[in-house]
Amino acid sequence: MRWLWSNKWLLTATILVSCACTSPAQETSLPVDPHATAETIHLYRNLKKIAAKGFLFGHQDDLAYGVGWKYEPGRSDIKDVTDDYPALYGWELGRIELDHAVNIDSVPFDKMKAFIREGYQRGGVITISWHLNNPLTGGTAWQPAPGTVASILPGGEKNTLYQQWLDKVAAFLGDLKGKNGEAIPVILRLFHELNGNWFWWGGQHCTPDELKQLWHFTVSYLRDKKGLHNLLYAFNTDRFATREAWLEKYPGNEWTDIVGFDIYQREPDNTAFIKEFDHSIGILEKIATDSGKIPALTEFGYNGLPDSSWWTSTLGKVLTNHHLAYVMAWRNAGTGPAGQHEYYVPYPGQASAADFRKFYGYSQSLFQKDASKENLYSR
Ligand code: BMA
Repeated sequence: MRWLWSNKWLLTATILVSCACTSPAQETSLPVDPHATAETIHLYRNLKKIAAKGFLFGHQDDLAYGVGWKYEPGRSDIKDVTDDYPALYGWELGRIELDHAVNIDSVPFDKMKAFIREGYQRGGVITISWHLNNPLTGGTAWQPAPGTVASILPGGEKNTLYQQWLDKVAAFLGDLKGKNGEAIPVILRLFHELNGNWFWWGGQHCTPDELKQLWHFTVSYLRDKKGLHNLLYAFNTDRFATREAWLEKYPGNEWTDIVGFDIYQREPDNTAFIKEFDHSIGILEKIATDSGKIPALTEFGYNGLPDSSWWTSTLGKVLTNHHLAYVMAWRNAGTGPAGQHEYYVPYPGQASAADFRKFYGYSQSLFQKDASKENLYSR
């Protein structure tokens, strides 16, 4: 009896101690996919928490090419400048729907899979976008046509074609495996910049209701029909001015894990950019807090980085006043004559390289070495 009692006491004490360790702030929420894999759920919860410490720094196509080089194992423009890799890697699936071997920016899909595994093995985060062709006309993503979104919804003339395209995306995403055979978690960024008029899914080219239906259909298809459980879903607009504008086509809390926007500085006026950028992040953070979602700057850049102190005087100045989970610079496609170059992070010798190293040194900017320590895929 006495033994039983003390045993009970021990049990109670253990429960009390473990309760004290797991504070009320313990994250227990689930992503859009309640059956997501353990790694995906851990990533989701860790991304929710990371913003209190800082933002993961990401770069599109980082491991594939940079300014003046292509496919050199282990190379990255960010690594060349900081001796560290980004914490988040962006990749792009455009042209997978056509069974092409290389994507819209000439990256072979088989190499892309290897890069994804490499970044994940280092503890980095993977996000994927898809500039899919116009399924109604066969034109590019930038060639809108009336009725395109309606045509791929259930009952629409191109719904079957769209399902076939999703099957190809699902095959790619389902083939991403870590060392132990576990599915690599991916943040899937669908129908990005949808408040702009440049893509067939954007702006005036469909109604908010059509876009929401398309989002619901796509998520259900990948999650429920294809059985993919390694996905987090990111919804993002382009630059926006008000909360209402951002929310216009929002598919709903039960369909979205990450909320974000894309923004590019296009004029030399840093003050104007800072004002707009700061204002927009403020709105996004409020939306994220109200909905319990993860806030992110899903794409950003200042093409050609003409301002040598842009990282600390402009981008960092705003980011360090906020709490985003991650930020992703767009791709370093290359240099060229004025108007033809495209790069958003410095390479050795570029005018803003020294300033980027200062920005790298901020405690809030988290690159690969920081991300690896966070063990984003475990509790
Ligand atoms: C755009 C540009 C293009 C690229 C496209 C898809 O913003 O970078 O050069 O083809 O994204 O990645």
